[in-house]
Amino acid sequence: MTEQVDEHFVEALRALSPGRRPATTLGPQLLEMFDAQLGSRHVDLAAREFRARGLGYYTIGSSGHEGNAAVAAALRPTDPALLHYRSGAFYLQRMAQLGRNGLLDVLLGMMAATDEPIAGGRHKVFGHHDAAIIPQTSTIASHLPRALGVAFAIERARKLGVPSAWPDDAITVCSFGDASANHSTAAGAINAAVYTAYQGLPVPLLFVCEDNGIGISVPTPRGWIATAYGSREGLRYFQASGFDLVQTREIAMEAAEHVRRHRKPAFLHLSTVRLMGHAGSDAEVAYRSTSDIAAGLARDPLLGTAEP
Ligand SMILES: Cc1ncc(C[n+]2csc(CCOP(=O)(O)OP(=O)(O)O)c2C)c(N)n1
Repeated sequence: MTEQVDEHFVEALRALSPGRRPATTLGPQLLEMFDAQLGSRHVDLAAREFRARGLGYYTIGSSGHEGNAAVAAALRPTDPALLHYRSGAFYLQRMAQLGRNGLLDVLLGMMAATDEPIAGGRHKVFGHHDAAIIPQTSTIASHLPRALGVAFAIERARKLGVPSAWPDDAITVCSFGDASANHSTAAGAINAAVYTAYQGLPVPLLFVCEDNGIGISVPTPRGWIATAYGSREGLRYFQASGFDLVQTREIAMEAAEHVRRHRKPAFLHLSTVRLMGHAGSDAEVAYRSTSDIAAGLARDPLLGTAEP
């Protein structure tokens, strides 16, 4: 599967002809985001290779989710972020915004190296103190209540006039998957955010659901996330295609601006695709048709950015 994804990408790239899309004015920023996307994919490929050679231990990747680089680009590097285990391109993009290269951090994490900057190799996580990325475990949705606490604390510190790790106008972002959105911990955190805001308390929190339509082997029913969170009073809903980096950046900027200005929670629904299975050990063919798996390849977000 690993090779199939890479081969498909390379072949599809060769088949592209220039000039089908109007040039964007983003220029260097688009290149920076594309670099984060490509870096994230390479790290995923490296993880599988290290595992095969007995050098690495963690193979859950971000392939197919690389549109989340544009979410990072829409935020400030001082906005605290609590990330899904598939938000690798977000991590690399934010590090790039600080003029840093985050590739080595991620590689050290998958090798359980003690030099890894945030967890000392205890668990493979995305986190860096300088980038306001607070590390999480892979316990799905467990970081959502924590994100609510961070968002609440930004405003509380400002109100009390006590020192805070975050700027007064910071917003908190947390990302998670579509199956995770059903976890009682997620449902509780989202409810608590809306409930708190309903009482007139500020909750600068952006929920980002990276919806790849499946949780391990269980498909999420089509339209479920929009049905569950698309029209909830007090939770502004935004939707973007993670295949389209430019659109995702624009919509994520709108969502971030809404949260920053109004100090109210919002929900960004980012459509993605899961490539290379749930993890390296996953025999995806046991529960998905080959045509379904192949259809995912056509939605590779790296191709969405590469298309001229
Ligand atoms: C609390 C908890 N329960 C179960 C698991 C096992 N588990 C790992 S990933 C996953 C599904 C996650 O699916 P989704 O949220 O859609 O994210 P995706 O992996 O598809 O990006 C589950 C149930 C876990 N890690 N944590």
